[in-house]
Amino acid sequence: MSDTDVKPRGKTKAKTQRPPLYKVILLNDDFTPRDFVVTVLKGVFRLTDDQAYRVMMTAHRRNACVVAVYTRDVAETKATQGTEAGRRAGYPLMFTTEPEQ
Ligand code: TYC
Repeated sequence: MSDTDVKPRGKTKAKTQRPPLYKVILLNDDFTPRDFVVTVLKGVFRLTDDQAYRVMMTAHRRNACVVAVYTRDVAETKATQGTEAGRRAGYPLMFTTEPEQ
């Protein structure tokens, strides 16, 4: 460093910004079998048997349930994969996403 170089003064700490998070929401319907919903929750969202059963029953009783929270791309991809799995099997199973807060 030459003696004319100027050192930065004051705070230069890099702030790591957290990405906005999105909820994936499971919607109830009258047609998709409970076991199928549980299978999709385990396969796409990696929930345990117990977690998947509880999420499915909460959606069944209250009409919707938050499955998990992810960054936007991951939330949208998983919601599409879950909805598509239902569609391929002939069920109206539906997952949506919404920003957290
Ligand atoms: N209500 C469906 C039934 O009685 C089961 C179900 C639960 C479907 C949750 C969708 O998100 C859902 N067969």
